[in-house]
Amino acid sequence: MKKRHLVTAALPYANGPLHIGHLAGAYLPADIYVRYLRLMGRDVVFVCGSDEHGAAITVKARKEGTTPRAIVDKYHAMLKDTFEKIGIAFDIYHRTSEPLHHETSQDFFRTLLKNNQFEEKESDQYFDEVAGQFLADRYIVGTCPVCAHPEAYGDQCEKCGSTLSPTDLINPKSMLSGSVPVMRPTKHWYLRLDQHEQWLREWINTGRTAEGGKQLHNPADWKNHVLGQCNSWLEQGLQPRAMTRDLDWGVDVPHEIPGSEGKKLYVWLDAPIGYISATKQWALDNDKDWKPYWQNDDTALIHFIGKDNIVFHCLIFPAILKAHGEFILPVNVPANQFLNLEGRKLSTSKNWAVWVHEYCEEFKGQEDVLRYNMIKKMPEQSDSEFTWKGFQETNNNELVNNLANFVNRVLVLMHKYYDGLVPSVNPDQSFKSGWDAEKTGQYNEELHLLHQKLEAMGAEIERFDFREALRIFMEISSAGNALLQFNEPWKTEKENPEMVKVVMNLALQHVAALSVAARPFLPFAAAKLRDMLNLAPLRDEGDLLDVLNELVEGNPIVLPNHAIGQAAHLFSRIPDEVIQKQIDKLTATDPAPTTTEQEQPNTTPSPSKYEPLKETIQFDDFAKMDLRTGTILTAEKVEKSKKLLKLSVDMGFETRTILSGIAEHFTPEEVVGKQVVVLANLAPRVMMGTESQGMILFAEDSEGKLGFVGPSANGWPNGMGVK
Ligand code: B3M
Ligand code: ZN
Repeated sequence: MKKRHLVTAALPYANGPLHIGHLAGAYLPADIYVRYLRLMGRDVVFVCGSDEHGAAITVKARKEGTTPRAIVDKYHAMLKDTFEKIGIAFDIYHRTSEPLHHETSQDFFRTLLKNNQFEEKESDQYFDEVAGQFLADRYIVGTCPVCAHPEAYGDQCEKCGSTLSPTDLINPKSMLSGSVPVMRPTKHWYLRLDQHEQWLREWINTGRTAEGGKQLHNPADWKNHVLGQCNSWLEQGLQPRAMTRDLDWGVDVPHEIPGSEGKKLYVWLDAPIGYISATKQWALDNDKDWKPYWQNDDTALIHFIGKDNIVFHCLIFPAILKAHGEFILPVNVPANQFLNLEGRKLSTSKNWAVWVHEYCEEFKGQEDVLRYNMIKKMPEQSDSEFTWKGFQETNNNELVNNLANFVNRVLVLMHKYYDGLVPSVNPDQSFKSGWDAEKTGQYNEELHLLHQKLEAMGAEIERFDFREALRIFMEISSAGNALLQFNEPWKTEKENPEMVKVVMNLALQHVAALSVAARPFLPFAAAKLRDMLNLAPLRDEGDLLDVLNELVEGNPIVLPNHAIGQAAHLFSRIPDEVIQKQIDKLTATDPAPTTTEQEQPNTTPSPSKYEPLKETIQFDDFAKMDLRTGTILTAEKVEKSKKLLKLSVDMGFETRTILSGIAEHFTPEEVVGKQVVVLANLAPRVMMGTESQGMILFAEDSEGKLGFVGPSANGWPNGMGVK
């Protein structure tokens, strides 16, 4: 285990507000991870800040008829406020326009220059004669040479995702004046990425920077999609990349360097250095030393980002750190994929988004509900989908019916039976375990089980599997609910008070465990729970570790005779109107998807008559299903069942008996002879005394009407795979 952690979350451009895609992509996972480390008493610093340079800012300023400074001031304040409101607990939220950052970046540049990491090169670049400016990156638009999209940028086509350079564009046009640019020679400093290719390849794939070198990380801990993207860049070969630009907004190339006039650092050089300057500022503010966090190899450096930033954090920034010579490399970059919204890609320009600051206004006091949903839908391995209906369902079914209901029942019953004083228990008293209705519980053993669950939850967080960690967290609440349900204190309290004492004491220990374990996911609820239990607020200094240490010894978290507080409101049901309002608001901004978006996979035209898409699965999940063609040979009604038809199906290699719930849709005569698709490896199930050996697929419309799905050609052989 590393001695200390430095955790970074991508610096958002200070050119617009934060939406749920940003939250689910980088900030929430980083926040969960850091909050957990703090609860485990680890030494961790969590840095972020606004990215205030680059064309993202200047183009926005031009659009709004104002200055870059006004833009970054406005959005920096807004971003900082939004992060605070939604409970992202940075140790520092810095900004790249700070002098400390400019100095830090310039020092880096000097060191790279001194270490011969640059090649100075003159090349012809587009120049806008009207605006009197060179046109790098987003200052130039034109037709994409790959997909013919007419508004591709000089660095990237947003339609097909291709990485471009300005000279790739067909019919280029200046973003500034709209004029057709001319070519002019200009000189820049290029980082010799080609010289870093070999060790980067080794490092990405083995965790060592050279054969036989020290193991810095285990590539098996990295996400597949991250490694995949890195390797596809490496396969194309790394080219020298310009680290300076002709711009008037950004960090100056240090003035003592000949030829620096009018030159600024490339935003992707200065932005990641922003993590370092943020750490420096944090150290100044807290009387600490920043260096061990960046320069000692007993520090674990971890970057949380979205997938569009992978190349910069896994190849280019590591190359810069190594080229400098005094810095460590990240041990992991757990990038997330993208979150879609109601079947479509999130889009700032089309306002197809849920804005976090608006959410915080409209759902005051329900910040955790958004966090919970974002974690459930976190695009950890593949793109995922947020829907308002899903948001409502998880709130009502999980946060209200499971978690809040459990907590409320425990507190109310504790007051009713014991005036709010935790009862002492006879540890040999038996009861029904909440983990298994068939099992007899024993007090200390149940505390051990609680310990195991909390440990398992932590292990998932350490593996960056936050969805799984949240599932385990909720399992604790479910088990607590089941404990009450199986033992029914409201019925047994009179005749078996000793048993009820154990059950209630244990249920309370579950609530106490949740009050700590909730902190990474639901920090606001965690604080309320502490209050309700009359326990000290969490200090973020090993509170979970303390709990684990007690439980592993078989000790309770809350001792007998502790006086709990009153039950208070934790989560409440969200009614249909509230959800409908949000859906209307969304569709009002952009009622019809554009053709571009319809071509995207994962899209549904509107959130109404179509079922929301299920979560994205991996190919492996799909490949587990054995789908086969078959023909229905016979069909008969099943006695005493309104719904089932008993079918014999010719599968080519054998004939199967399958019970299908279609009797209200088709007569037996209608289905005989039909060719169908059968899920052939579904575990057999006995229904109405008959074993059903598979499942037949049907299409179902929004009214519940069924239609046959099968091979389109007549006489297609049976038993063939459907893929
Ligand atoms: N500002 C890009 C982005 O928001 C960028 C991240 C910088 S991280 C050093 O996608
Ligand atoms: Zn394109």
